[in-house]
Amino acid sequence: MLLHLKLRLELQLLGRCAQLVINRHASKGNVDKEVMEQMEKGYKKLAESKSKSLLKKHLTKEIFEKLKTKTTPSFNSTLLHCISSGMCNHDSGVGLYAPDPEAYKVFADLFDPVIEEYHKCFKKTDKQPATAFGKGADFENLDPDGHFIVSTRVRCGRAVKGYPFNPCLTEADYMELESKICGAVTSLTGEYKGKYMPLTGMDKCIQEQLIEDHYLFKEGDRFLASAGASRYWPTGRGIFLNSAKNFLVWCNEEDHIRIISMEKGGDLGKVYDRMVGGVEALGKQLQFNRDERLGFLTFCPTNLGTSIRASVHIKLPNLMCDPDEMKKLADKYRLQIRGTSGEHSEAKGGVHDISNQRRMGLTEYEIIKEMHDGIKGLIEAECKAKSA
Ligand code: ADP
Ligand code: CIR
Repeated sequence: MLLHLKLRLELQLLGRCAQLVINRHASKGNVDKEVMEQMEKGYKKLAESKSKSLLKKHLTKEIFEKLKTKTTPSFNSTLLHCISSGMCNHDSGVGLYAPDPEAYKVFADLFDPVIEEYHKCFKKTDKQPATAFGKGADFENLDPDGHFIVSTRVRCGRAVKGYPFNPCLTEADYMELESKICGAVTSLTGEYKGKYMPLTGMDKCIQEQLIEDHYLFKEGDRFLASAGASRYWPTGRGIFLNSAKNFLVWCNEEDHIRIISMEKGGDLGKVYDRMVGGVEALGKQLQFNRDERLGFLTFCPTNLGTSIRASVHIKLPNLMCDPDEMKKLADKYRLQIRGTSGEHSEAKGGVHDISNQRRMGLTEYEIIKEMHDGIKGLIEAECKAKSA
């Protein structure tokens, strides 16, 4: 109970801090004086900091001066909306978010180089290939004897056409989106049949258990809060869970929709196929926002393209003895290592979350193959390290 109160308070404080920074709107086409001052101040601090974020690297003085007066045509978003998370959190890896779909074009001089570096050479002249899911059956179980992999999860994000992203959503938008998404998920049938649970009014013990079991998103992520993603929390947020608890949909967390398939063990193909079936069923009821060049549009530029993150919770005790070498090996396979409770968390009991880093420039099938081959390579290296 106490923990919960503390969390609520922190969340409110974070939300307020974030709103102070980014919730002042530019008057149509003009960036307000106060917004400009906050941007200038934040930029100077970031430029002087030791931040290793992609934002700091690519927001040069020249780009900052060029973009600081621009606004997006439909939602009047400013550069401050895009960079406030990285300005508030110098420990960001990326530090950049798109407040609305048009921001990717209006602020392309900043987004393009960040996208190019994060997604391993997706150039501004490149185009995301057409959606091609292929067949999960092509991928064998990565760990049939259960020595290394605890569980496998594949997720993708979707934005509903006609709505901006978190910082520009009104409270009414959140409720409208929730109603549409809830309608779509609760009409799923067969193995996808399940129940939608709104965060508003959710029993705290149930919420904490769902988070601990890796089903539900956490509360109070400071990177998201300062990007303006926690406004009106918990309104419009919720989770759909099927009866078997291996198919989930997150509503209005970082993205409008996150579609997730997960289960114990290493059967990547089965987990992937289940996610694809769910995405296709939901796509019949909701119109997803997809850009010709960038693919599926998401709030964070790291999720553009296929928006797929395929991960395993895995134990690699011998490789993990040397974290620097492990990181080099993961980089070679274009894999990202996270902690047991997700991004910006620590590993518990030697369990790491390892997933594909890039999500763009390849089809969905190729993204899964890249992750599959990388995890296979890591398991082989672990076996060699053990017998050495
Ligand atoms: P994402 O951006 O994919 O939603 P996060 O890093 O925020 O990822 O993690 C969300 C939740 O998913 C966390 O609870 C995390 O532990 C859980 N998770 C990620 N991969 C796996 C996996 N392979 N097995 C079980 N849980 C997982
Ligand atoms: C950051 O910049 O660290 C956060 N805004 C999260 C970025 C997304 N994470 C990732 O590496 N895929």
